[in-house]
Amino acid sequence: MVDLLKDLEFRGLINQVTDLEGLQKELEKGPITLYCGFDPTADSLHIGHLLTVLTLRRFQLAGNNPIALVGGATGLIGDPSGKKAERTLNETEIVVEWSNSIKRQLSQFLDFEGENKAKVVNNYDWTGNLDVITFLRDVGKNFGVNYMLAKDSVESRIQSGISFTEFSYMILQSNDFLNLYKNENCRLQIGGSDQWGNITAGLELIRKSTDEEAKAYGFTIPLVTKADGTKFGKSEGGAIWLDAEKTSPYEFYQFLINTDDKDVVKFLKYFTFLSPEEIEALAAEVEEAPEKRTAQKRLAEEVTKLVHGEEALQQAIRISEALFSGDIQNLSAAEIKQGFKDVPSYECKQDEISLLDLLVESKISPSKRQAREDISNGAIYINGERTTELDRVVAAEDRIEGQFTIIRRGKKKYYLIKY
Ligand code: 485
Repeated sequence: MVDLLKDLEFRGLINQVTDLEGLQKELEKGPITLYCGFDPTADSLHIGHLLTVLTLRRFQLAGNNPIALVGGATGLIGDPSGKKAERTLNETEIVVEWSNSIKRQLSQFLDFEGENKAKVVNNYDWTGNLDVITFLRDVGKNFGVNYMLAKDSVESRIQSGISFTEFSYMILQSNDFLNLYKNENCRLQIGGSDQWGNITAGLELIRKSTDEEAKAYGFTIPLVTKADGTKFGKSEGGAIWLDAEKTSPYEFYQFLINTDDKDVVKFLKYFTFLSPEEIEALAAEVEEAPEKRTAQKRLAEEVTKLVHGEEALQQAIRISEALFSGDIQNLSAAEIKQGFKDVPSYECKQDEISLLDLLVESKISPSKRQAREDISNGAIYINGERTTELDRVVAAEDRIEGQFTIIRRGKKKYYLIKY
């Protein structure tokens, strides 16, 4: 158990702990139950959430009982922590739908068999029917308004404005901790650094509403930062989601493989279960032969496998290699869909079309004269094969699985022809 804290320390995953020594003693005595909450504010978790989910998993692998809480209730209210402005409320039915998707995603990273089974709970189960009188008398009475005003999440919003709804959020999250403390003997809540205020408010509530000396702890993991100061977890297309429909395994893999040398060791520690020795060896590679990008490849492989599975990883590697070498003949239609999602595309309505017309119609070449030049210069490739025939016709044989033709102009410009 002590090894767990040592490992978390090695990985740089400990940001703040309410009582590190106490927690260490607690863990030495035996397994504990801990929880982390996730609000359904979208239909999928993103790569930022992954760090916390994996931390729950690290606790579980060390023998502890993790609870992943889906905020079916809190998702209807909106956590002001780390937010500059009031959130817009989502419809109840949407939040229910999102809760279910997020529950499914969380389950993928935890074990539900064996001695220290994981649990997934939804705070709607104890908050949905909490009536306003009970809430104000039994829960609210424990919160001084001054105490609440002093929390970062509220204090930072006094000028710009905060509704009573968001102001009350911390009480709901605190009530969750109290509930899980009483009913599941849950002694620890973890979360990102923005959750410190909510987590410590929960400890305060536990202290006030239980007789015994409160024996509960709070733990935050750091915000993921990048050496160049830009925000982690964003690509040109927006957030990096864990849902393969929103961010394809290929995009996910590419995002990771593009990690800067300055960040890659940190991310290996955060996002993989590689041993310290393996990570040290990769760190040495970054120093000695950065051009090989061995550490980035390993990071992309490990995390893509963890999130999307071995088969999707192999596809992502195949697509990446094909795009790098230009050797795309052997890609399947499904792989093409992933790899060419962001290239310009053109819908072709004809069964057969001369290459010249296709280049002009799809605006691959700016004019017919240029199209002719492009072809005779050898700048045009159909499905990875160069063609210099001016009278070439693009027909059924050129369609990959009947769905796509890929045209390349010059070194790297790809176009997707759809039918
Ligand atoms: O009892 C709880 C009810 C809800 C929550 C936690 C405990 C959710 C929490 N208030 C929250 O908003 N979390 C964020 C979310 O759901 O997207 C993020 C945090 C991040 C990390 C991550 O959840 O911003 O730091 O904790 C897991």
